[in-house]
Amino acid sequence: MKRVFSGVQPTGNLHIGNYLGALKQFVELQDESECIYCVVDMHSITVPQDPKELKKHTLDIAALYVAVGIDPKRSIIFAQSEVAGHAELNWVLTCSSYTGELSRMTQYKQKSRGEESAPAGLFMYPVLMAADILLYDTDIVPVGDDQKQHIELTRDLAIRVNNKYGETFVVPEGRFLKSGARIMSLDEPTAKMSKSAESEMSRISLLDEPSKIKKAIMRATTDSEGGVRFDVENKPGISNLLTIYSSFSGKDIAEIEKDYEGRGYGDFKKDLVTITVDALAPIKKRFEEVRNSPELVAILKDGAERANAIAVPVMERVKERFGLGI
Ligand code: ATP
Ligand code: LTN
Repeated sequence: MKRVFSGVQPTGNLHIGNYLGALKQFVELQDESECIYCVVDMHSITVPQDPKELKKHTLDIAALYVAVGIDPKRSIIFAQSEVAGHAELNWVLTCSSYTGELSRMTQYKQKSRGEESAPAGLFMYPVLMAADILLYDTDIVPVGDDQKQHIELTRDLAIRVNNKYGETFVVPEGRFLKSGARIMSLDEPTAKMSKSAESEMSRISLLDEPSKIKKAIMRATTDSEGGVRFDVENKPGISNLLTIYSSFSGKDIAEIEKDYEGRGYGDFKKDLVTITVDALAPIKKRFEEVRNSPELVAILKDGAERANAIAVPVMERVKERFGLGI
C-alpha cells in the first residue's frame, strides 16, 4: 500500500476551492492508500498569527477533515507541532539545502517581496514542508499545482541526501490536482478562489450559511452573451460556475450545458445555489458535531501518537546516517 501525506495550513476557513481541489481527493485516496493528513500549524507561524486564533483554526481544520469524510480510524489526522520529528528533520534538511535554491522559490519571492524584515521562516518554509513529507517515507503527496516547486525541492533534497549518506529517504511524488479542480473567484473569475482575498463574495466557505451562498452565487460575475456554455477564454465566470456545478452534482459539463440550452443564467444560478447548499449541508452539520465534541482532541492525540510511531524510526535512521547522537 502506498503512503500518502498532505497538509493544510490552519489559516481561516476552507472554501469550496480547497474542498474540490484538495480535500475531496484526500477522501478518495483513503480507499487505496495509507493516508496521513496534517494540520501544519508550524507553517502558519511563518507569518504573524494571533495565538488564540491559531489554536482555534487548528481545531477547525481538523474538524473539517473529519467533516468532509476523512476517517480518523483509517487515516491519521494530527497537528504538525505535536510530533517533534518535523522540527528535528527540518534542521537536518536545512543543513543539506542551498540558500540559492531556497531564494528561487516563487512563493518566498512573492511573500517576502525582497523586504529586509521578511521573516526567515518564510525562507525556510519549503524545507519544513520537505521534512513533513520525508519524515513518513511518503510515496505520494496530493497538492495543488502551486506547490509543484516545493515538491521538486523535496525530491532534490531526498536524492541529494541519499547520494551523499546512502539510502535514507523515500523519494516522493507529487499528485497534482486536475485543472478542472481549479476553482476561480466568483466575483473575479480570472483569479483563483482564495482564503486571503478581501471580498467575501469572491468565495464560498464550507461553513457559510445558505443565505450567504445564495448571495455569492447570484452575484457571481458572468457575461452579457447569455448561454450556459463552457468556454474559459471568453466566458470565465460561467465556466467556473459550470465546474462547480459539475463537481458537486457529479454530472458531466456537456450534460449540464444540454440541460440549460435556451435558458438564462438566472435559472442556472438558482439551481447551482440548491446544489451547493445541499452538498455543504452535511459537511456543516458534521463539522458542528465534531468541533464541539471531546472526540476531536482524542482524534488528534491518537493521530499524533500513530504519526510519531512512524516518524521515530525514520528519524533514528536519519541520525544514524548523519552520525548524530551517541
Ligand atoms: P490562499 O487562498 O490564502 O492562497 P489557499 O486557499 O491556497 O490559501 P492552502 O492552505 O494554501 O490555501 O491550500 C490548501 C489546498 O487547497 C492546496 O492543496 C491548494 O492547492 C488547494 N487550493 C487552494 N485554492 C484552490 C482553488 N481555488 N482551487 C482548487 N484548489 C485550491
Ligand atoms: N505548503 C502547503 C501546505 C503543506 C503541505 C506540507 C502540503 C505544508 N506541508 C506537506 C503537502 C505536504 C500549502 O500551502 N498548500
